[in-house]
Amino acid sequence: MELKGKKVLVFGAGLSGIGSCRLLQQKGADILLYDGNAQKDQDAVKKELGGEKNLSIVFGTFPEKEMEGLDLVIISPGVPTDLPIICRMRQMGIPIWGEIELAYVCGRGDVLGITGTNGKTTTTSLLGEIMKNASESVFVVGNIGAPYTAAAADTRGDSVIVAELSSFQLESIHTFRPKVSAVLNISPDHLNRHHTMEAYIQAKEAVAKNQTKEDICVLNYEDEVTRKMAEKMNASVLYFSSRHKLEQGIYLDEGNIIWKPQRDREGILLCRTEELQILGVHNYENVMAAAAMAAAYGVDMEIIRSTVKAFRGVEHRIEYVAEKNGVAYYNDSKGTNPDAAIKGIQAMNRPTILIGGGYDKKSDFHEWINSFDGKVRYLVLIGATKEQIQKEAAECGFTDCIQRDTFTEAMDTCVELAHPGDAVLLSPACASWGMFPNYEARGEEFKKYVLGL
Ligand code: UMA
Repeated sequence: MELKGKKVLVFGAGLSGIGSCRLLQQKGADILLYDGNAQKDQDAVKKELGGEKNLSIVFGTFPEKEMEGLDLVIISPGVPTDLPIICRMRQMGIPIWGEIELAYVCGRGDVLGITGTNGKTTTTSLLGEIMKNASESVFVVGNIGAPYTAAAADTRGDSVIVAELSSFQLESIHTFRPKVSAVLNISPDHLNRHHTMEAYIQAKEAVAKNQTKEDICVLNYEDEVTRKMAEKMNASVLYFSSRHKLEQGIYLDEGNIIWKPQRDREGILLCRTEELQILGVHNYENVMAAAAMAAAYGVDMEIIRSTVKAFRGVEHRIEYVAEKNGVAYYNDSKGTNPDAAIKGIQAMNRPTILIGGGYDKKSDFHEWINSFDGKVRYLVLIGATKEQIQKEAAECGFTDCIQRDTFTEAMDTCVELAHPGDAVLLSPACASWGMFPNYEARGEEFKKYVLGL
């Protein structure tokens, strides 16, 4: 679509909305930036966007009359696609694109796109590192906190775009087609937004919907949902497995990560898991996915090998912060759903005081509580889900719950309860919204408190 002179509504004025406006400004579109939050600072946004003409800003109530003559709507990932106003615009025949679609249409280069419930950020960061060691022009974008639209204008024909993609972002793609994609795993998450597990899976699966046989999709062989995705996919599928020796793909075999590009060829040793600096089977899976994507894209095995060995993991994901008075503090603020938080608790090797709770995504916490495995001495609960978690904990026979109103009170309680030799783990199984703008802010607050002890 030629965007010059087109009337485009940008819905949401967060990171994605600002990135979209900048890109549309360059394309000469006539922009209306709208955000439902009337408290948002218009002047700050205007300043950020350079107060250009062809840009009007409305915060608060949606200006219905502006729907007249709209050529296109760009929605931010956090804006539900079934919002009544969005449904009406769809019925009127106005194209609704996600921010990812806009960036893809305007940008150049090959996209390597990663989705899944957990491990996306680690895999994206690692693949980004590998690609930076292999190519000249590399952009790491998407759900990782850097909107694709902010990078699109700088991409070139030989660029590689490594993109972390959430289900929210994938719901509104149309032509977006990664050269190599990956679906790492699927477990219940964001059900308040997608309503059903089927809809959530469908959103994730969309990462490969425009791929053809020349493209590759990397899937987890050990996850029943992702394994089955191969059946209806057009892309060429490559599996990774932490439990089975595969005829083709990448797999873990007695501590060795083996890359087997073809059925009739010998496997190649990528590395031994003890050579890696990140721990846990879930991380070996992330390494395998990133390595398979890079290898499928044609990156030299030696570059992949040296990069995975040097990779130290990502912030806020089972991140060791400090030891204070004999207590080890771990920041797993990125444990924003029960499945991710199970990985957090599994990684602990000391009696643990666990901080849980937060925004209500309509999750079920039983499995998480059952994974405590005698390791959790106390569960200190915060946020909108604290009552529900305490109730579900009691149903699982775990009664050592303490509810606190603020994050600081929760931290004070952890310090009081922890003995030398214990761990304090922030791995809440919930998003941070309602108490913090994002999980990074929650993790930073945790680290600031710990380092101040
Ligand atoms: N808004 C409305 N109406 C609505 C909903 C939101 O006007 O119905 C407005 C809000 O008032 C706000 C703006 O939209 O001003 C926020 O948009 P957004 O929520 O899409 O946030 P962005 O700042 O654009 O950040 C988004 C992603 N956020 C979400 O998906 C919620 C970021 O992922 C991502 O890093 C960023 O784009 C860049 O690509 C964060 C996230 O929490 C990390 N993701 C979820 C997760 O990982 O679980 C999916």
